[in-house]
Amino acid sequence: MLGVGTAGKITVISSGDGHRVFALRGDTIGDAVGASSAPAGDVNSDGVPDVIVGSPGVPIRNLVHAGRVGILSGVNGHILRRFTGQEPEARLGAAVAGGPGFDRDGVPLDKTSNAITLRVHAP
Ligand SMILES: [Ca+2]
Repeated sequence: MLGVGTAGKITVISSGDGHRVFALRGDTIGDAVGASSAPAGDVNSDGVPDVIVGSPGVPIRNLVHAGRVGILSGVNGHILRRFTGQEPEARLGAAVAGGPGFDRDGVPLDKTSNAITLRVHAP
């Protein structure tokens, strides 16, 4: 069940030295931020892998549980791209997929450089 009584949260931890890269907390009870996540590759070509995070419980305008998917910078969690559900109960972001080659140049990325590990806390 999505979002029982709390907003979602994700924390991204460096697999290099274990430091917390960034954390993101939802702002709506039941938003299910972090219900799904995946590596995104280096979407913005800054040399650091980015992450895809699904938030299927997020309301969009007056659309209950329309959902949202964000591609977040692996440096600081800033939103690089955002996709939103377009109808009530669409629950966009219930599942996401990506991979180290998911970027704009079509060239597979080096999996050993600047790797990060996701720890996801779903509501
Ligand atoms: Ca990047």
